[in-house]
Amino acid sequence: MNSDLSVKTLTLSNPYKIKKMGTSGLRQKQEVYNQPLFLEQFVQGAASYFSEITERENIAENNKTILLGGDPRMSNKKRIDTIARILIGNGFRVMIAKKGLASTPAMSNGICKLKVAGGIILTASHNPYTDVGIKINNADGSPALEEAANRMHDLQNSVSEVKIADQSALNNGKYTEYVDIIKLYTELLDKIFDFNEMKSDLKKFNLKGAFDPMFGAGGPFAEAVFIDALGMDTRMIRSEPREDLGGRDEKGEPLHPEPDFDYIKELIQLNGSGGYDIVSAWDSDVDRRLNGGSGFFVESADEFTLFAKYSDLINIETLFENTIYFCRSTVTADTIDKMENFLKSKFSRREVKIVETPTGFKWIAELGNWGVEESNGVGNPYIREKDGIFASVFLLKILLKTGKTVKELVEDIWKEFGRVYFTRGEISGSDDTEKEQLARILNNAAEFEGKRFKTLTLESAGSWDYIHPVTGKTASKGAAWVLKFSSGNTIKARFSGTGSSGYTLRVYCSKYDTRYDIPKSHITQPMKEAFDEFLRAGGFNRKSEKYIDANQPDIYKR
Ligand code: VG1
Ligand code: CO
Repeated sequence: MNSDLSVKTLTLSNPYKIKKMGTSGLRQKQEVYNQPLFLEQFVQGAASYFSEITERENIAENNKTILLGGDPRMSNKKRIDTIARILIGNGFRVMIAKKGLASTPAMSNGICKLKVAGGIILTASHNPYTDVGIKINNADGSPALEEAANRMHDLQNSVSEVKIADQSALNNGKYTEYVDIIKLYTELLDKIFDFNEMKSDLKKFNLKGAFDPMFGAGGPFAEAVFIDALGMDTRMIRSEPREDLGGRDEKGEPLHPEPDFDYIKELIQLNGSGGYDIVSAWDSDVDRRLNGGSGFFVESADEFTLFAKYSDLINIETLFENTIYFCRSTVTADTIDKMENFLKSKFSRREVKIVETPTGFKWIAELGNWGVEESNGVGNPYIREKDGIFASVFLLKILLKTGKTVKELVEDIWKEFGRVYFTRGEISGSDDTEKEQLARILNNAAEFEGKRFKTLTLESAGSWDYIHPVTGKTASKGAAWVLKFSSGNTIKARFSGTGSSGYTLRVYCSKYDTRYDIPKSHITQPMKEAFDEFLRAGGFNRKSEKYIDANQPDIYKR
């Protein structure tokens, strides 16, 4: 051992039972992560995992270095120091984002640019500040998949000792380096979008933006991009990173830093004023976005079709050697599917495949990262993560290049390909038997085939497995329940994998129509009612609620 490094060994007399990572990392209440030596045990397991894979072979130029950063939530900075000391104690060097602050996409980019063996991202993303989360990313910047999660889980649950370096290692350049992750990220976006060109277009057309980083990590990134680099006329709200991510609402409930209509009241108002050509909100680790402009909000799947249509602007064809995978998670509206022929002729020099993946961006990242999730995540095809600010800059670029409004752009798509009306709701609870009951009803849904629920008839029911498009193997079984009702009304459901307590059943409703200007609730309401009635028939008497279209401004409302 180096003489300038002092490493202590902590013995765990009562190791914790650590859960396996879910949809995206491991999220637990602050109280859980704050238990004595809990974080230490988790990180020792992760360090052993990184040791294993870096000892087997060189996976990166800086094979023994790990990048650390995260959102501003309570105590994360202190946690980053602890994580750094444990990694150093296990023979690694660490690079840490300045102030510990980084977005998930910027971490993904940083891992690649700095050529390190992986990254640990301290974020519970859209969960409130009362939760803590850790995401683990691979040497190519992508989130850890099942195999890694399983191995890490085994290692974390067999930890008996933690090796931790002394605090002084954090001030020793041999072991710790502080890196400007924001600069690396803005350089990437500049390469993709050409900031100089955008800046002069912005001067010409004088577009205005309103942006809401929701007190997460996004503020400094958005300022660096929209104000410093693009010189845009910008209104920023909730832009300073805060430990409490905005704290609690009037009812005392912690606010969710999640770009959903429920949590962006002020931005909805600003957009409603009509004074902004582009508006965006991002979640606390800035990998999700909700975009709009001139009074209109664009939904995730619709915006992705826009990106696919205008993808020449960012040269995506050159990123894919043989096949371009246009991915959407299976629960996301199948809008992109309607464009299959268009995309095949547009990219005739490549094979085009439209792929349905399970929930969790890791599945999309694995295939090359041009994809979308219903929860407002969309890929940055240059890195292997979803990326909120990338999506906003791309939309801005399209606005500048076409001279159209967001609404005009989206309506063009709907007129050509039709519209998939979509909403997502949920049923939450804390009772395990209730959760089991819901699972039982959904597992046995086929028994109700042919039955009428309110205005809709259940035509078929089953569960969806992910068949990997490259290996042809079943890579994820039962990733969602699928209920097909009459007239193309489709409901999918699955249990959330990001909660820190209880259960949440997510309910996704969608229906395709060639007309685009029907008030949304006319289409979604019958599906919500049919689903509630279906649950009642199975003996479950609560309704699904919190549908995202409840607070969504619908400009076609009559
Ligand atoms: C949710 C979203 C999913 C997203 C995941 C992580 O997962 O539905 O689409 O990938 O959060 O996003 P779940 O299992 O709760 O439905 V992030 O930005 O919060 O890391
Ligand atoms: Co997130």
